[in-house]
Amino acid sequence: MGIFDSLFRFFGIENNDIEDNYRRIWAIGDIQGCNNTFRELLNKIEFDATQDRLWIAGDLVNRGEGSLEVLEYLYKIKNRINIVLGNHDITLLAVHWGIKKSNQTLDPILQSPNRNQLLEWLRSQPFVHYDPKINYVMVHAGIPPAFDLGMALEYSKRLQQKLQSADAPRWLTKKMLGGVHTFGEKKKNRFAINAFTRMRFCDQEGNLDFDQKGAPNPKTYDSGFYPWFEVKNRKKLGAKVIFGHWSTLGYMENKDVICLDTGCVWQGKMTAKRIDIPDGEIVQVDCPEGAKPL
Ligand SMILES: [Mn+2]
Repeated sequence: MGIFDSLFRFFGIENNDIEDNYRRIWAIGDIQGCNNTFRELLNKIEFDATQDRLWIAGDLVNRGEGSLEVLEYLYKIKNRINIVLGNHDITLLAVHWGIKKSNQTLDPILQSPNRNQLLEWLRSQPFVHYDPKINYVMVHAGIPPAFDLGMALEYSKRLQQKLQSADAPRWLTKKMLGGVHTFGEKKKNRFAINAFTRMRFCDQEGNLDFDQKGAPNPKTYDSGFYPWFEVKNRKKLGAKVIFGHWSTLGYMENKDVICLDTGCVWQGKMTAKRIDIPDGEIVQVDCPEGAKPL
């Protein structure tokens, strides 16, 4: 048993009923309730829920009109998927607990007879998922430069336990109050939830910046902000990161990271990448059902 296997076991947080076998593993980025596009993409990759596995990088719901249908389908195949929570999934939990106001696309979930079953499942999901066999790690926004893989999995586990505790609604209210930009002595959990679900740019010390949403450009670099994965002293993870959240970045791959958010909810594309083999194919479909770009 290798060191990553031991680590994985030590931090093991998966639902025990997730089946480990697979024919192929596909990773998909943000769905945001674009159910028709999601199902079209699954057809195009000939996804077979009896044999294949699916990784989804969070933001399952919100803005797209099929948010309830997406959750219902994912729940149905929950033994074949690994998901991580994104900021919109946290928003849904906040709405469920009465912390935030609902909206048109989340209302059907709240009104569904399956509401509790679906949201109990959602709140049990991790923020970081790692599979040592294929050596990919998945997170919605990113892994902050100050974290190595063990820390990322440890904080994911801490946050997951918080979300599942009876105290979760109160805890989430407090967490929703604002971002913690720096990993320091205090408010470590709040820093971690912000980094895992909302991060894009960091300064060279690894402090988070929540103001800029565009793609990196000469101006962002000049002002000292870098995509989190380009921060020079970023801790080595020893695994390639799959993330979403950054639709203005679009599909992007280098030796360390793959960004899978191709802006489906902004009438962009939805992207699947095969990850169980080296250089797995990339498959995309257009998403006409999304909202018009802002
Ligand atoms: Mn997001």
